[in-house]
Amino acid sequence: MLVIYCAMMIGVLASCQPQSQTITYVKEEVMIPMRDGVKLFTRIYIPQHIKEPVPILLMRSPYSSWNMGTVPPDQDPYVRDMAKEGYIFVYQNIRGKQKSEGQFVMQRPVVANHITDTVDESTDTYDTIEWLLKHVKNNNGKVGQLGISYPGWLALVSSGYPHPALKAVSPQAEMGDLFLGDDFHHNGAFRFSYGFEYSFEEEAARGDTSFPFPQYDLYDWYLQVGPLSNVDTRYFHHRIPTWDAFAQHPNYDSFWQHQSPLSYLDTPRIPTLHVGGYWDQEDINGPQLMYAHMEKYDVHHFNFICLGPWYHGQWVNEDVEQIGHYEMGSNTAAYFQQHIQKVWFDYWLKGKGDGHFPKAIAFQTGSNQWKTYDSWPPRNAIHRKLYIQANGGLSFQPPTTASDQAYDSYISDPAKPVPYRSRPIEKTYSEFSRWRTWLTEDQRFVDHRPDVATWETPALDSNLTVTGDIVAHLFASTTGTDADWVVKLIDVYPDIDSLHPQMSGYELMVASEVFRGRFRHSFTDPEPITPGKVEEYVIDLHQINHVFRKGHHLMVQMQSSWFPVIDRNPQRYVPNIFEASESDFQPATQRIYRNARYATYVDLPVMKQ
Ligand code: PG9
Repeated sequence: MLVIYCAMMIGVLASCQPQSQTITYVKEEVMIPMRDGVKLFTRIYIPQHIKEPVPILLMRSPYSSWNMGTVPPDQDPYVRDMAKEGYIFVYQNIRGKQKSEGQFVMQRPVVANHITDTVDESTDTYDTIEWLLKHVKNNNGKVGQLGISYPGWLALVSSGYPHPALKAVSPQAEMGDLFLGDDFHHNGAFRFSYGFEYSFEEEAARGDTSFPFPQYDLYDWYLQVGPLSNVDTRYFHHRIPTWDAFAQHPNYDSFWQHQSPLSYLDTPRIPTLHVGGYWDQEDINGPQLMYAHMEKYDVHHFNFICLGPWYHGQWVNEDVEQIGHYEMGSNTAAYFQQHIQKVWFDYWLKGKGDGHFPKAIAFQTGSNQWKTYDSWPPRNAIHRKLYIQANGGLSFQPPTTASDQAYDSYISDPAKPVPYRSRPIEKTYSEFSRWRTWLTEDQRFVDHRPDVATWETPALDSNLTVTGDIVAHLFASTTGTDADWVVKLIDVYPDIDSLHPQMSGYELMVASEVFRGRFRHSFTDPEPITPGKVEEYVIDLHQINHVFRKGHHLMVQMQSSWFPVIDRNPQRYVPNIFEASESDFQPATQRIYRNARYATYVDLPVMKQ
């Protein structure tokens, strides 16, 4: 199949040809054979009439359109700037998805480089590159790989066992560990609605499909499911392998460990630019985790990161000046596409530019500026503890109350879980779904609930810049034998914000996370909680770069459910929550302590003004 597209030519190639010259792209669709004979569907856009050989940019994907070149590269904002200067663009569906042959395995573990006669995503990438170099004319022998989410993880995996021609990668919103963070679990808490909908979408058919829900607002639908075991009995009937894997591997066992790139990637072998969003509703953890992990082994100075004010993959779009109600002050996607992503690949694949990349480029929210850092998170931040206090107060002074019994308390009832976002809770990927922006939603929607505890500072008298990892240290007890702890750090806007009236009093969540209590000592070997015993829970709320502005307040909220994105913790310990029965679900009284001995706080890395 041949289709011809045109793009304006500027930049490097424009220096040897007239400015108004166009590049013509020809599209070819081919089946590329892998070492075991399986053929993978591949879409190739080849620039025509270019004298100099050009590099190849590869994207691999399980999806029909995401990172698959359904829009020609010169019309796709994500890569358009690079298309204007002539790259060969290659998009490929992985094994078992869409028109590719073979068997799909969710996040197929990477083993093949250690075991011969085995295939995985790294060998498939290797074989694809080998084929492309031989069959696509006028390539310069250099390949780059990029992609977002699953395609981002695929780029990361290739970098561990790279073909010699693979010169640079950019894993974007890549999954780092599907048990510790990212799509399927966060700190061991199961991401119910996402795990349900995504595993069905990927495994019920080779192409795209979605679960036929009988209603629009899914809060009640997920509640009526009851215990998780009903999913297979009523709906999936053991036909969705990933759902069965959730049920069979409720702990961080070798199944999850071998899936995670933490277990097979260490020293970056080629230049790697991780890209992530602060409000990524799917893979917030992956880029931060993998950057930090690979940084420990970065002997070649190949490891870099870019963080922006985005939801999952928002930076592929045309005009990105807003997420939810939050205004970014400029088109952050265009900045990323032109000044970060393009500069990265132009240097490593075309030798263009000076190659001086800062370790981190991290957009600063609150001030709405791009910032660069020599180390990430910056080493010069001063860690300050923000303590919860009596009467809903919050301050940098430790509580002095001598009584161990000073605490705040709420009842968590699994029959009435706190919605993670305001209703209606639409199907995750549907036309009017607010899934993408839920992390920026105004948290006032739960303020009134008796099962949500809130603490707040007075208005700030100067700006407070927080850059780096936010970590909550929670001293808590429960009357149950298991509990979930959700912690949110919130920027509360002034009651009247004259600059942005729609933000008046807005409660913007800038960091948040859930932790399943049974895993407080080990993700591999969970333990019941002793009722009434005060224990410390350390919860990483991920990295931010945010200015809390003068006149704003800081707020911390805690609750014990986030439904249905997180399944309901029965609050009575059972070895496997996927086997819990209705009678295991019980209300529990949660206490959050705030006294001299048990001082609950959130650790903030504060920068000098
Ligand atoms: N976040 C998607 C994903 C889900 C589950 C596993 C891997 C990736 C994605 O957007 O690709």
